[in-house]
Amino acid sequence: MEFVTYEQEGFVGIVTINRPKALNALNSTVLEELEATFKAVDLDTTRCLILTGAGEKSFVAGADIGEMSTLTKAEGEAFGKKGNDVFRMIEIFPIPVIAAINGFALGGGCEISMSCDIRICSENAVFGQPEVGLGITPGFGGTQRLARLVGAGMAKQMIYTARNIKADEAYRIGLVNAVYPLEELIPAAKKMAAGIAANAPIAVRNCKKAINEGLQVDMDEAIVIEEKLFGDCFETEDQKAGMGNFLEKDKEKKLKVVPFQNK
Ligand code: DAK
Repeated sequence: MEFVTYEQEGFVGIVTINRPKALNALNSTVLEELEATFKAVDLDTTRCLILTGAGEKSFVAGADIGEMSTLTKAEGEAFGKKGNDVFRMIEIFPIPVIAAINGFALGGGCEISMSCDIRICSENAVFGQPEVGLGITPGFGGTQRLARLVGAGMAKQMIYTARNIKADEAYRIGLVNAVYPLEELIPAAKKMAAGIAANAPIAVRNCKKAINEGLQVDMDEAIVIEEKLFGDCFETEDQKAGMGNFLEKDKEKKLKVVPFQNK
């Protein structure tokens, strides 16, 4: 691949957008390679992913403005669809994805981070939706996911003003869960990912599904989604081992040894 790298460390996969000369901006090739990378993840041996950007300056500085500048209406729509399909694939990917935001997260960069389950960032991170300054609307889900994450009022302010915000403000409004010195960001992401990977994989996947799907419907329907996914955990090796370990007071028998069972 030209612009995306993948490394596996135990149960954790690290996906890096690697186009530092253009501050990791998303062109069509990056989007295609991201899609191929996620599709190639071995879900039997991987329990959590980290998504980050190459270099020390930028996570993703948005969609590629050079490539977008000459698009026709039809091509613009197709580019938007390509991005949306990839971002949605990340959002509903069966295992959790942590965005480790190591610098600029503008436009499509902010949007791809919002399609991840959890966002943590470095102190030099900058977030924003600058699209209206470029004569377009956010096109990779920004109007939808930002409003859901930080509330409609704050999302509207960020989108209408196109003002960038720094890491501390992103933390204050709940856009990121934590801020680290740059050199501590990836170790922190790996530590969090390892913590997730140490838990029962079927239960973690079902939690992701329950939260994502439950947020789309009213509480009566949402609670039924949870019931089904809760029931789904029973009779699995994970559930038997997890509860068995507790009852046998055997804290050493970790779930880590239980392979994911494709059902
Ligand atoms: N696209 C292409 N190249 C970019 C880029 C981008 N978004 N951002 C930076 N680069 C390139 C620069 O052109 C420069 O390349 P060279 O000149 O060296 O060849 C290199 O990266 C370094 O950038 P700078 O020299 O500008 O670095 P600075 O430190 O001075 O500034 C910056 C960093 C992040 C403040 C600045 O680069 C900047 O403002 N970048 C643009 C940020 C931005 O506006 N991003 C949002 C893009 S809009 C849709 C689909 C998608 C979208 C919308 C609609 N549909 C089809 C409906 C998404 C839109 C966006 O994401």
